Amino acid sequence: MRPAILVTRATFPDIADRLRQHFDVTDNPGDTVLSPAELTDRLQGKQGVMSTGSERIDAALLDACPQLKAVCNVGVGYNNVDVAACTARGVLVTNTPDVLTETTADFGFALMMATARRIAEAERFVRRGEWTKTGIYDQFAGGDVYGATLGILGMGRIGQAIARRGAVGFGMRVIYHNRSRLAPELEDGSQAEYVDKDTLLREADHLVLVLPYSPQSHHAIGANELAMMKPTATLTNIARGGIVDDAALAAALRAGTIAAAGLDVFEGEPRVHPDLLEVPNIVLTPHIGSASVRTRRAMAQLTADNLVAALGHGPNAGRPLTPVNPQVLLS
Ligand code: 8YV
Repeated sequence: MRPAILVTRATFPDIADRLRQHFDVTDNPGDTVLSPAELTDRLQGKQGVMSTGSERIDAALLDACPQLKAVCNVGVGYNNVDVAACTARGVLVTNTPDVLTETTADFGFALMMATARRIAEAERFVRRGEWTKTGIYDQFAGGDVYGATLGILGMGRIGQAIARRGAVGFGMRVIYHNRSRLAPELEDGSQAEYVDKDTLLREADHLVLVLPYSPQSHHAIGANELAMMKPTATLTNIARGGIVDDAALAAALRAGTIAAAGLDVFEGEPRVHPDLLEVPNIVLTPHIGSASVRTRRAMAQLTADNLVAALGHGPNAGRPLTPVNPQVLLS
């Protein structure tokens, strides 16, 4: 019998068709967001799942779905998956690193620039029909990017790609903080200088967050950290909601503690803290960091490759390309 799998959210039709060559596929072309109960229900009898950040895969779900063997997540981040619980039950987890690095770095840089140069605020102003006078000397005057100090919190592949853009393309001094300092060759390649977190907060003109979410990074940027930043500084979060205390950020933007923020991710998304919607000096986007057509296809393709291989099919049978818990393959 062909294994049964679930594709939790809408995906490219040809990728769903490719999965159908190997599996009985339950998909979700209408893209309804599944509640935990619906997810448990739809996963009954399924050996694999193509999941996204909007589903929580935890111990309770795994216990309710004992046939599940592979959780193939679309995304490099997998904080929606309890990897330890999967490993303990012999469930393989995969993610989609590398294929999204440069696209997400482009987006992080774009969001940082839009924030620094007040592009969203200015665009809303034009749309409202309020542009009646020209040449006002400080209208929408923002902060410079070229030659400024770029701070990066979280220096994985995407952080390093953002650093290269800043150093090479924009003549920036790049400083970073990370759980561990990069190897010298990676530091040289990024033209970035390692600093402690306090120095990063104090010296960055534009601080970009690219660290994974974990209980340790919860509210890594809260009222105290914002207070350490320059009043002219900007904060950009393309990592995960929950790394920033969104209520504290809204208060800091209102008070002028920092100049502006760009957010692609939110605590409790797709809900957005109502205070953030009220402040003008902010650029808000709906978690689209990896959303170029080519990259979203590459992510879906890699996830499908992982799923096919994880369930023992295709040319890489038993050898998924990007496992998160490869120890499961050996057990
Ligand atoms: C995804 C992301 O769109 O890769 C990640 O970690 O945040 C995004 O690229 C998101 O995970 C949807 O599953």
